[in-house]
Amino acid sequence: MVEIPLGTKIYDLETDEMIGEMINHEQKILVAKGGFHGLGNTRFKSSINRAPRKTTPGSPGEVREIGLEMSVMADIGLLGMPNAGKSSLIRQISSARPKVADYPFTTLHPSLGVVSYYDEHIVMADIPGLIEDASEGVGLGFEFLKHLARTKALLHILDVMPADGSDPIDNFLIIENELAKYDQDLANKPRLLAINKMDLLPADERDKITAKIVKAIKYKGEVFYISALNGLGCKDLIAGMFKLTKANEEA
Ligand SMILES: Nc1nc2c(ncn2[C@@H]2O[C@H](COP(=O)(O)OP(=O)(O)OP(=O)(O)O)[C@@H](O)[C@H]2O)c(=O)[nH]1
Ligand SMILES: [Mg+2]
Repeated sequence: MVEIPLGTKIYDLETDEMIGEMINHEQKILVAKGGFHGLGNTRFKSSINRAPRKTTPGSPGEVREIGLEMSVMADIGLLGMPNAGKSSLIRQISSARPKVADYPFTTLHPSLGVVSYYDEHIVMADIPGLIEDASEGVGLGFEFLKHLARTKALLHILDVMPADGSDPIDNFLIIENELAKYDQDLANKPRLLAINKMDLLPADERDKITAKIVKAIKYKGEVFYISALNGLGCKDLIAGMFKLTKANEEA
């Protein structure tokens, strides 16, 4: 028996067929049948032969080469450019403590955070930032996009004032485009948009700047205006995330 983490898919390496997927705690999946045990001499004992010499050998077990692929199991997956503030948001709204720094590709591995709202919890996945052509393997993104496959919804974090001087409108479209190129099912997942780093904008310009962005990207869903640094708007965002994941559960 081999213990594997939740979220692991098991493949037959020869046929590429999926054998099973570990989605429940303590689930058991049979990947290769053991052989039949041999019979020892006591099995052949009888009234006329009290010390039989006969035994039968066991048969060999099935041999199979398998591949294991793990993807994180989360309700909501974070999407966004490097430095957008994904890990900062997880730190702000959950007790997880992923590393945050002012350079791109701080996050190198997916990690999870549990977000609570009244008595309920949802799990959020932080993945490394995506860049243009991530779906073709540029940057770190590609390997991690698959981790979003099992999420119920995606939360796109958009930096309103990127330190590299890039345009938030372009950045939004690049990420959405990479997602669609990578996997249409992923691109069709329910989406939330959080425009982050609102604290960097002068209060009297916030509405004007964000309205321009939302209009240019033709975003139809609900938009949250947040600061992952000081918590601004994060309560509303949490409520929005619960509303979305619950609505999907009931559907
Ligand atoms: N002013 C301000 N800075 C922020 C905010 N959110 C994040 N930052 C800063 O932006 C930088 C990047 O934040 P991270 O949380 O590491 O960004 P990330 O999206 O996880 O980045 P990668 O893991 O590299 O993809 C850090 O210097 C943060 O302190 C915010 O709301 N306001
Ligand atoms: Mg990060």
